[in-house]
Amino acid sequence: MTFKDIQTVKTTPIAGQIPGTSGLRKKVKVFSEPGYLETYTQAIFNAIDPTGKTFVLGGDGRFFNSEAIATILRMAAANGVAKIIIGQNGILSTPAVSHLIRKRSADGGFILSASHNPGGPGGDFGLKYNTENGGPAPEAITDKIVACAETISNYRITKDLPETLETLSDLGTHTFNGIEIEIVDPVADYAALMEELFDFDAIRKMINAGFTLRFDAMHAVTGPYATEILERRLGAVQGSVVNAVPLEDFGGGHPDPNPVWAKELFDHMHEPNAPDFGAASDGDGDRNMIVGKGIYVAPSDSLAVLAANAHLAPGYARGVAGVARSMPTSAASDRVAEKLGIKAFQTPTGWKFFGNLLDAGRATLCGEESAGTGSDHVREKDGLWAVLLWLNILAVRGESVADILKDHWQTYGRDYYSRHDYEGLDTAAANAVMADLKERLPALPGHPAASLTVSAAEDFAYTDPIDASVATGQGIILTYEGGARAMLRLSGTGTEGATLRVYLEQYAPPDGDLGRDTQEALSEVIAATSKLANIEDMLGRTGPDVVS
Ligand code: G16
Repeated sequence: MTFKDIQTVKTTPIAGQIPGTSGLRKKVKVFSEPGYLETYTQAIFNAIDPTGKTFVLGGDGRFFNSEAIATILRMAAANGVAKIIIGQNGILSTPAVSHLIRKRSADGGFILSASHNPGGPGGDFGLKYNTENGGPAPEAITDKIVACAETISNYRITKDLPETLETLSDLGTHTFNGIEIEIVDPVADYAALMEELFDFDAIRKMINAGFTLRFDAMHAVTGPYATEILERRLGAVQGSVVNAVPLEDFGGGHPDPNPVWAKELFDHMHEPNAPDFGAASDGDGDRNMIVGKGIYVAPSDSLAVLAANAHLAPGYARGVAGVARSMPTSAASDRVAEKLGIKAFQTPTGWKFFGNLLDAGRATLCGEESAGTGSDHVREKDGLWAVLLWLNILAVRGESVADILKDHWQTYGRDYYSRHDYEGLDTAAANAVMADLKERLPALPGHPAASLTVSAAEDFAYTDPIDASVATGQGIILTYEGGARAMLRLSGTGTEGATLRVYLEQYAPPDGDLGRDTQEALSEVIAATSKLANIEDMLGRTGPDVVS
């Protein structure tokens, strides 16, 4: 049976419907304007031809999630989609969507999230399309979506479906006029995958023996996942998962797991009664923060420690084929790869650039400075996966987070690392800083800056080793004599003005000073880079807004 009531509604291209680092992100006010979501969704359908296909659909539960799910569903039906698999009540974490696409051999998926950006009526919303490998659409497809958005003239929608998700909260398959809608438990398949990868018995034993932990779900999507896995399956005491109830506005918080926005957890981990292990995840469950008793693990270090120890978990007992990191992530994981005799890859920022390496089996682990780590188990970064791999390693090694980290530095040396963000910038001014620096790049090698001298300057471009696609203009890398590095790029995930990110790195060898304060250890590269980029003159800023 086909739909009786398919409407073809006239629309016109909407300025700014261009996906950034990770899908289209805009203010809720913009996304909920009549026709806005519909126009972009139709552009995706036009780019991928959805006829007869199966898609996964879910989001992080933020404000506007349910309305968006209902709209996409009615448009999917009108565009000839055969089947949609939806998380119950519209909820699925980003890694859970990736897993479901792969497990069910779906043709792709729609993720409703603006990740770590705040939610609520005044907050942000986003829509990302993932392909059949479970990962974010590569640039060839996002370019096609943009082209379709630029020429769109109508969208298709039907009313022959329930208006709201409330009518679709019962688990199981429902058929409406030919489209199959399957409602699945958002947690079950994901939790089962985690049980396959990690030694739950060993972790349970460690917890039973008195190991304590706290996981801050930041009132975002990982609450139900973490409660099921950490408390119910692994035996952490009830209440170990805090801020566990997902809220449409994340309780008014900013669900970004870093020392600034997860300050409550961060501070608690530095108190005398701190648990042995602390962790947090973001709005849609793909980012993570790891904190030991009295010690913070920087994301770049976390990737390196995980790469060096992954073989201790059953899912990685075969070893790691290669490690990939984004360009602004520190070189700590490269040092591990070198010692293991495996390949280290440096990609542009954005998880989509890891997809081909993972699909081809060239990389097993991937990570980014922006608090993302993951592996070939899905095609997204995965917050809880990182937490469980850490717990598995702690259970096998029987050492504290601090001991493991210090031992790592004594073996490989330490890459002191920090990111300085200049937020809320005028977009033209931020673009001018990058353009000006780019223009001066060829003259920079040999150029003194504060107490350092530039040894190399590069406008980062990437050729994918699998399909030879090329991505240019992916940020600037300044290398200084003595080994310090600075990377500069503009954020691709914000919804207001521009954010300049300055990533700073200084290596200390195993026999060097490994116990310095990070900002102090980086003081020379900080001074040299802000001078070279003319930050104060061009932006009128004397220091960053956020230091992480
Ligand atoms: C997204 C991408 C990440 C990327 C990050 C960078 O994260 O998925 O791969 O590292 O953006 O953000 P920016 O462009 O602001 O530096 P998420 O968690 O927001 O999806």
